[in-house]
Amino acid sequence: MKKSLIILAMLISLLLSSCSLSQEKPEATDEKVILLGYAQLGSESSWRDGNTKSIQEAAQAHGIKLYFENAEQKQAKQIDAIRSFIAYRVDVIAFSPIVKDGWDIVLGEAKAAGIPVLLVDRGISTEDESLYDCFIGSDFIKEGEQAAAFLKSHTKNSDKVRIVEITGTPDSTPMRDRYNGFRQELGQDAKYEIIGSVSGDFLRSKGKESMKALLAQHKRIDVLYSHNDSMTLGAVKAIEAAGLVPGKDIMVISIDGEQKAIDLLRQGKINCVVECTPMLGETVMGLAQKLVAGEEIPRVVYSQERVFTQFDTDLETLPPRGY
Ligand code: GYE
Repeated sequence: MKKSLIILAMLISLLLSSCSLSQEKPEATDEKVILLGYAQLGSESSWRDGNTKSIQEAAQAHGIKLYFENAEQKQAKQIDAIRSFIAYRVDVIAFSPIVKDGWDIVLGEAKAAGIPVLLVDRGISTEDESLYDCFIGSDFIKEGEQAAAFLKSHTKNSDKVRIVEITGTPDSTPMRDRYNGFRQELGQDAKYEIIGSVSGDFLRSKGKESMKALLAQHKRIDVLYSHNDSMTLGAVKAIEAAGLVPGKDIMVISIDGEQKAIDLLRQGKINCVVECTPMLGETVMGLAQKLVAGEEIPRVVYSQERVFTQFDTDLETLPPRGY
C-alpha cells in the first residue's frame, strides 16, 4: 500500500513538472532576438578599443545578436557595412561615423528599409534629421570649453600664453567641436595665442610626430592642447625627447581619460584630462530594445563626465578606468 502511494505521488509530480515545462516553452521561443548591426570606425586609440569592448559586452548581456564590422578608418567600408546590415534586415543599425559628412544616401536606404539608426560616439551633419533616431555620446563643444576653462584659470598671472593644438581626425565631430569649443571659451583675450594647430588624426604615432614638428618650429610653447589621450601620450614622449619636462615646462591638457593618461596625470606629466567616456554599450542596447518595442526614445543622450586635474584630491583612489 505504502509503495503504491509513493509511486502515485511520483507520477503526479512528474505530470506537474512536465506541465510547467510545456507552459514555459512557448514563452521562450516567442521572444524574438534583436539583431543589431554595428559599424565601428576603426581601432585608432585605446578609447576606441574600450568602446568596442563596451558595445560587445553590453550586446551579450542584453541577449542582442550583434553583427559587428570594423571599418579600419575608412568611410567607404563603414558605408559597405551599413549596406550589408540593410540587406540582412537587422532590426537596428548603430555606427560611429568617422567623419561628419557623406551619410545621407546610405541612411536614406536604411530609412526606406524601415530600419532605425543610432549614432554612437560621433555625430553627422545632415539637413534631414529624420535619417537617425538618436545620438549617444559626449558633448564635444563642452569638452573644448572645459579644456580652455582649465587653461584660463591656471594662467591668470601670465601675460602671454602660447598654445599649440594637436587635433583629431579632420572633419569628425569631436575634432570640429573640440576645436570650436576651445576657441569659444578662450574668447578674444589677446594674451592667448594659438601659434600652431596640426592634425594628429587621434593616433599616438602622429601625436608624437606632430609635437616633434611643433617643437622644432616654435622657440617657446607654453601649452599643449591635444584632442585625445593617445596623441597626448605620443606628444609627451616628444616633449621629453626635446629635453623639456611635460606638465612643468609645457602645460599639457588632454581629452578622454584613458588609464595611461590618468597615470601621467598622477605623475604630474599631464595637468588636465577632460573625461570622454567610451562606455556607451549599455545605453545603446537599452535604446535598441526600446526602438524594437516601439517606444519613444530621446534625440540625444549625453554621457555624464568630469574633468580630472593635477589638483584633484581623489587621484590615488580613482577606480581603474577600464580603457
Ligand atoms: O576622443 C578618441 C577616439 O570619437 C570621441 O575618437 C571619440 C574620439 C576619442 O579615437 O580617442
